[in-house]
Amino acid sequence: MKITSITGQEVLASGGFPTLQATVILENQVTGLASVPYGASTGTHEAVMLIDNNPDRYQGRGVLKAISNIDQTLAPALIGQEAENQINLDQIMIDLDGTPNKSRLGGNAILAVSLAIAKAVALSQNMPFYQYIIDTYQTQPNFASLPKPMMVAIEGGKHATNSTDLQEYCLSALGSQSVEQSVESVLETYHVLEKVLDNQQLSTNVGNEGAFAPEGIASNEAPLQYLTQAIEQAGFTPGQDIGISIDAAASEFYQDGQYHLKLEQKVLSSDQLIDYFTPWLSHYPIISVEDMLAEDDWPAWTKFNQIADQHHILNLGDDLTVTNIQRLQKAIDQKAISAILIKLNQVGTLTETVRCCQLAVKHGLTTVPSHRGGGETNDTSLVDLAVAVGARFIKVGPTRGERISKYNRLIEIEKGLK
Ligand code: 2PG
Ligand code: MG
Repeated sequence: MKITSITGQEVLASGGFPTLQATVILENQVTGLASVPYGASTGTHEAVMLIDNNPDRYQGRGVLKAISNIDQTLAPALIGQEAENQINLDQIMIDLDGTPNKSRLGGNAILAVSLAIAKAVALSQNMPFYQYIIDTYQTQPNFASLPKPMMVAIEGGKHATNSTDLQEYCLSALGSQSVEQSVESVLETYHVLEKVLDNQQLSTNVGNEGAFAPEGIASNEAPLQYLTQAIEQAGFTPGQDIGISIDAAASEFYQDGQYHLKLEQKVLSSDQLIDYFTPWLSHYPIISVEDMLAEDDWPAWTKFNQIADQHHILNLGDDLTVTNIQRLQKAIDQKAISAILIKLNQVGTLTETVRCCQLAVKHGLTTVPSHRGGGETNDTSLVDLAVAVGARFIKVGPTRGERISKYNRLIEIEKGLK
């Protein structure tokens, strides 16, 4: 089925800035649409999100240049090609860009087109998007255990500057419940958490991702107490039914070789930060940690990975690995992680994202596809990706339309609806 049209459009993301949508039309008139998110705390090694830098529009954050790269460079190269050749088409775009981080055409432009082509083909073959990914890349799904929610419940860092230094404290569903029941359990707990915070006279206003962002919270450790209480009060067993996942997003508070915890007025070395975190691993029902060290603090990662492993806790790379095969390989070689966060827009094509997941799986690493903090759309590609690669968790915020659309899609897949 040949591609007859590819265009880019600006659409608004949840952060109130534009992002990119691509529309791909095939010769049978089937249309594939995809939009891409953007991060709030982006890793240095991510694919570049090309923005206009025109201060007269959206504080420089329009994406008209990326659109013109779609219309003038990507479209002419891809129109007339067979849309089923996803792997080749992604390679054509990578080659056209020619930079290691997609800075010429924009990771956002390339990803939007990559996904829109894939979605058009899936639609055209009347196939769920996850099935299309499975067939195209021969991935290993796990339909007996679909990805479980890793739901952000308290947020700080760049997602809520009035709260903790650490970016996220999540409720992660464990056990053998269905996705629908798991989502219900973590949301029940989230609603109980609201009362727990309220009882502490803490604000229950929310941050970027719809998680609570309590101003004046006493410490970076306090959310662990509140989440544990909420799990218990909601009638679940901490660590058995629901566990806690932390994303420190430590690159955000790393400066000049030290970690600056403003909330507690602490400035710590890598070793001191590891000593600061380590007691938490045995005191709380933590099941995974993410970016507890900065994105290039490799020796500290290796050291902390051993400690996490001793506690049977998953140690996720996000800014460290940026869904990039080379960085993942380095992390594997250095024994720096035991799991990896996956974000399509960190790398910029469907093919590279799936290849990264496959490399992780090959080495026994857990994959966790994730939403973005800065600006999300209602696009649910990451959910189908998570199902297709047999991910154990999917990280998404608890409230707001662009977040719950992901959980609704997951439940829809479980019910075999589409
Ligand atoms: C993260 C994400 C998602 P951002 O760090 O894991 O929660 O945040 O998109 O801002 O990088
Ligand atoms: Mg992260």
